[in-house]
Amino acid sequence: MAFDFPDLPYDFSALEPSIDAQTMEIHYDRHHRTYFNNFVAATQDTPLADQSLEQILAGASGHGAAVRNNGGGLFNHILYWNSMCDGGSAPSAALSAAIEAEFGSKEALQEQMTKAGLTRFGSGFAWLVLVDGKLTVTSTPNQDNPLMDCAEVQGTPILGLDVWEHAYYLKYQNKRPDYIKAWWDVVDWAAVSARFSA
Ligand code: MN3
Repeated sequence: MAFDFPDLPYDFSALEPSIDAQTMEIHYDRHHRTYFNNFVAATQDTPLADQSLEQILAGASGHGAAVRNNGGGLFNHILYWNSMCDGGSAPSAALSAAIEAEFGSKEALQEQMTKAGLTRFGSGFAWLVLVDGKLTVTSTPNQDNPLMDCAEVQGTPILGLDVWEHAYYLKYQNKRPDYIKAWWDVVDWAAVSARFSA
C-alpha cells in the first residue's frame, strides 16, 4: 500500500493551554513528518510496501532499525494525535465498566499510566493496551509500541502518551509531571472508547 502523511485532526492551537500551538506545530510538521519520510524511504520498492503499517510493526524485530524506529514513530504519533481533543469527552459505559473492573476507577488508571510515563527513562511512550480483551498499562522505549513482536507487553494500544521531551519541553521544560497532568485534560475518551469497542 502507499502511505500518506496523516492529517492532524484539529488546529495546532486546539489543545491550548495543555499543549501549546508551537509545540504542536513542530511536533507534527517536523518530528512526525520526518518519521513518515524516513519510513517511506525505508520501505518503498521493498516487499514491505505491500503490507499495512500494523503488519510491518508486527514483524518489527526482523526489519532493521530504520523500519522499526520510523514505522513506530509514524504509528505512535497517529495514535497520539487521535488520543487528544479539545476537552469534554467521557469514556463509554463499556469502557468505564472495563476500567473499573481492571483498575478500580478511572483515577486509578490515570495514576498508573502517569507512573508508567514518569518512570520511562529517557524517551518513549506510555500506553493503555488491550491484551486478550483485558486492559493493561505499559510503556515502551524510543518509538517502539505494543504492536511490535519485540515489545515486552504485546497487544492493541487504545491510548498513547508521548513522553519524549519534544512533546513538552517548550512549555514545560524538564517538568514531565506537569505535562502529563495537563495532558489528561485533553484526552479524547470518546476516541479511546471507539478503539476499545472495535
Ligand atoms: Mn513525539
